[in-house]
Amino acid sequence: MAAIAPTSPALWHPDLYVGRPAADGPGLLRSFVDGRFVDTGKRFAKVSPVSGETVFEVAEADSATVDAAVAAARSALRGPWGGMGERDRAVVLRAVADELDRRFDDLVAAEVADTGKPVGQARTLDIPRGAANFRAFAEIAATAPTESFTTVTPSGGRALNYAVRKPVGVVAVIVPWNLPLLLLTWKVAPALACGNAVVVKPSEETPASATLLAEVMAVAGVPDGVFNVVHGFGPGAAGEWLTTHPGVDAITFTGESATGSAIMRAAADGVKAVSFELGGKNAGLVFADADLDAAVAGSVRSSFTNGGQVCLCTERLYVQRPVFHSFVDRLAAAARDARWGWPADETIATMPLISRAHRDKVLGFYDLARAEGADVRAGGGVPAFGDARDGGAYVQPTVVTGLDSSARLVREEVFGPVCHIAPFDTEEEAFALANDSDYGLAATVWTRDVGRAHRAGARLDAGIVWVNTWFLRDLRTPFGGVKASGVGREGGVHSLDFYSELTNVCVDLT
Ligand code: NAD
Ligand code: 6OD
Repeated sequence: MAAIAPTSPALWHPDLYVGRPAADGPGLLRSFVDGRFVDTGKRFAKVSPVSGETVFEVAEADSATVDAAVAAARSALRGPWGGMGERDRAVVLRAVADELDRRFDDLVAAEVADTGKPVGQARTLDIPRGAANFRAFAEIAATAPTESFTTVTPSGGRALNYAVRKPVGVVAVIVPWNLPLLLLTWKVAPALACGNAVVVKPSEETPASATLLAEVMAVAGVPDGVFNVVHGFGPGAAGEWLTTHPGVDAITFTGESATGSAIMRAAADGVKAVSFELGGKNAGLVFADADLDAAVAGSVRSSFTNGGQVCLCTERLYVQRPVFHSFVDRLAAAARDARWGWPADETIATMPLISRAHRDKVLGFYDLARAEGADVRAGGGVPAFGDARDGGAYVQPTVVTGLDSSARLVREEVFGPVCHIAPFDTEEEAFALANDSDYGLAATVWTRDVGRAHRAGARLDAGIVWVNTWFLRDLRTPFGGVKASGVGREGGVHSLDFYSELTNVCVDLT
């Protein structure tokens, strides 16, 4: 294993929590290829969404760096990693999890610096999932059975069919900025558990935790070349070079549906396997028989967590007429009462959007809703702080009513802290409204009627239906979306199915 130079001595500085670079200037984040950090010369700035200040310089991977990363991954498959059984790989993955635990505070700082999310959320949601993903897939891959069948041959004898799992090869992992470490490790862990080597491209908006994960991998004993990071952008840059690279066997991608389409086209020539976790326009259904306190609190979480920047967030709420007005009043009050603070404030749940560009998009939707005749019941603008945060990318949590189902705010993914609430009368109508979408990632149902809960699971066009909860995860379960929300499922054995090839062996026993 190569000696690892620290990513930057100034990387994990407390000033990062307030959107300022470390005292000696922005740290430098580099790509990681074949066990070494590489500086490519070309740089881009990572700007804090809290203040607008540059917090990191990032060395952008050129095409030669991407080629080197893919070659390193290929060659790692021919080395000791390729010869390891799944139990030995599981030992390495558990060491990665242990090292992630050891670097916990650094990872929290990295995630907060890149996204401006509250430290409390990074500590309880984002960063723990890193280690949890590695522990879960170490176990799942080491214990998953494969199928076998005894077959009667034409001569009346017997043949034994059994399947063996093999790695797919070199997997490109391309991920977004909203839950950077969580979403990256959710894919890297099963890919490595199945014996693949990976080249990951984190979002250009969130380069820090992936860089730190490279340090973790090296210290944990992951062989050189098994885990590579290339920093950069999508089209015409590292992202596209990976998806069109002849040395890449499979692509696992999380991001916008339109990007998924572009990647599918790019991957077609190489007939590469793809797994896509894409956008959502998720519905929440609140029935009059629900525990209303729980439904309001749950909808505050499902609409506003992470600044509404979770693919699973509820952007469309449908509420049964008898409780409609009181529900709207309570959700709007909660949105208006949202507490603001700096990311280090342990008591807040609010945060900026990832960038000014994304803020412009979200504010554009707020304006559009007004133009389409919406009643803005809370929010609809930007908060004023009178300090450095005015240079950031904050928007107010926003609650809107009064639009019909053809309005763009009701149909298009905003990916911000906004939900539209409309009334319904019957269960049938509620299911129809929820299903009236090009997307189908997650749905949330608030009801005390057990029969209705099961009917919702069967009737809603969504990859995930949560009843009386939201974003409650078990890593053994299938995760993914229908319609424009994705292709395939990951989670549990479904991840193994994507990250491995099954070869059926048929032995004539006569
Ligand atoms: P995005 O699609 O713009 O970018 C995602 C990643 O793809 C980034 O690393 C980006 O650099 C890269 N990329 C962009 N264009 C590319 C191209 N042509 N070729 C290769 N790579 C390319 O998404 P985003 O703005 O970073 O993230 C927000 C989106 O992600 C939302 O739509 C959200 O719903 C979705 N998302 C979905 C899930 C899920 O599990 N379904 C999870 C998180 C986020
Ligand atoms: O919890 C997960 O495994 C997962 N993939 C969450 C996705 C969140 C989207 O923003």
